Amino acid sequence: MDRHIPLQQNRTSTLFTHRDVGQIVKTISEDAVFIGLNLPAHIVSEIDAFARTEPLYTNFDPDGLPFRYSDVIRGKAPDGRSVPIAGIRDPTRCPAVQAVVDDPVLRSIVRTYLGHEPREVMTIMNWSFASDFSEDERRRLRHQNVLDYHYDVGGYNFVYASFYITDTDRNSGAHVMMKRSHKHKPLRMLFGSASAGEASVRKQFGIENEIMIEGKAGTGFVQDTSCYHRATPPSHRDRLMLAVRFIN
Ligand SMILES: O=C(O)CCC(=O)C(=O)O
Repeated sequence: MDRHIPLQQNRTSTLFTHRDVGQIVKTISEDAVFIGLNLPAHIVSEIDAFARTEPLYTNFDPDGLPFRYSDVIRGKAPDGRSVPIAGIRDPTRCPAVQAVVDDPVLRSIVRTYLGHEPREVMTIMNWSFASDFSEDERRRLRHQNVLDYHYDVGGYNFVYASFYITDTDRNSGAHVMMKRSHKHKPLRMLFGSASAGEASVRKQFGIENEIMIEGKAGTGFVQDTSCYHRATPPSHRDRLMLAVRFIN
């Protein structure tokens, strides 16, 4: 994970074909997400190649032995450890990742939505491995935290830009969220835990607002993560996702 405050705003050309910042910000304000800030193929290939050769670390055992993507078989590292998710350290060492983080259109969306520059930017790149872990095992491995509906508390992790680097669908870890749930949370949801059961989130916000974001490699979405959202466990194919967190 990278944390950096200085914004390298010296890039003038954007990677994105979708450039209507006003419309994107309006959509995030209304729905909590804009889907379709997609990366060009050459950037996706560069990031994908980087992520297949870098050492990986599990989030529950960050000081443990690193391993490579090709060593993992159905969520098992070569030394037998279970690894539902593994991350790459300092992903902005990859120039294509840095170009995404610094992209002027992305920065303009974030600045307009927040009303100021973000105080901190964190870049995270994780592989989620297709596997058959039970819910209990995922809980033990701290994967369940993101598989249950949760929202990020105001002032922290406020806007995420997420990009699928591999084709992602319901069998490969598609992201699920409840549109419009960034607003109008009832008091019991605000003062209770930031996580909630699927049934209560559906009852509160309506199942018609629940979306699963599936898309080809390169699909990008920008989200106000004070909405209810969750990961799904990949069953058939591994997922690689780049997430840039702009912290209020
Ligand atoms: O990986 C995902 O799809 C969701 C991650 C998430 O919910 C989080 O980081 O808070």
